[in-house]
Amino acid sequence: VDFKLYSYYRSSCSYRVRIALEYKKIQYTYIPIHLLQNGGEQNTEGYSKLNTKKEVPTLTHQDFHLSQSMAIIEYLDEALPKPQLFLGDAKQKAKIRQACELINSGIQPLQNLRVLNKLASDFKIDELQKTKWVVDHVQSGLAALESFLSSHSGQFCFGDSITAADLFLIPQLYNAERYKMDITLYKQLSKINKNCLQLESFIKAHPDQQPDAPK
Ligand SMILES: N[C@@H](CCC(=O)N[C@@H](CS)C(=O)NCC(=O)O)C(=O)O
Repeated sequence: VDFKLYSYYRSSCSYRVRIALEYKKIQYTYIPIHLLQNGGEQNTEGYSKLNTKKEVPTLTHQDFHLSQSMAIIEYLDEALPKPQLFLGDAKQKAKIRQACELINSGIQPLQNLRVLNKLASDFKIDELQKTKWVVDHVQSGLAALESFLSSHSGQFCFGDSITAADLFLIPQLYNAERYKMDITLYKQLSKINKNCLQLESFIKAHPDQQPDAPK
C-alpha cells in the first residue's frame, strides 16, 4: 500500500480525507494519532517533522508527504482523477471550493482543540462558555452555508453528484451533533447529510468505524 493516513477518528479534517480515499477506492494504511493522550501525539518530535503545524491529517504517498486536508484532497483529485471531486467548469469548481472554505476557514479553525484549550487556559472560560463559543461559530457558519447552497444543491451540495463540498460538510455536521446542535434547523444540509450517510464511502470513513475509535 503506497498511501498512509495519519488520522484521529473524531477529527473532522481527517474524516474529510478518509471519505476522499474511500470514494476513490484508494487503499491506505491507517496510522492513529491520539490528540489527547500523552500530551497529544500530534506534538511529538517525530510527527511534527511530518506536520509542522502539529495537526492531523497528514497523508504520505510513497516518499511524498502532505498536510492540510484541502491540499490533500486536491492532490488526490489530480493524481487519481476518477471519480472527480472538483467537478464541472471553472466557475462550478470555484463554487465548490467556496463551499469547502466556508467550513475549512470559516468554521473548523474556531473550534479546533488548540483554540479551545487556549481559551480555557489563558482566558479562563468554563465548559459552558466553551460550548457557547463553539455553538455560536458553528451555527453562523452553517447558516451561511445553507443559504449559499440554496441555489446549488440537489441530493448533494452541488446537484446530484458527490463533490468535495460534501466531504467537508458531513464531518462538520458530525461535529455539530457532538455539541448537541439540532442540525435539522438546516433543511438542505440535513437532507444532504442523510443522503451521504447512506453511501459506502461515507460509512467506511465514519469516526465510529476507525481502528482508534473507542469500542
Ligand atoms: N486546516 C487544517 C486543520 C487541521 C486541524 O485543525 N486538525 C485538528 C483536528 S480536526 C488537530 O489536529 N488538532 C490538534 C490540536 O489542536 O492540537 C486541515 O484542514 O488539515
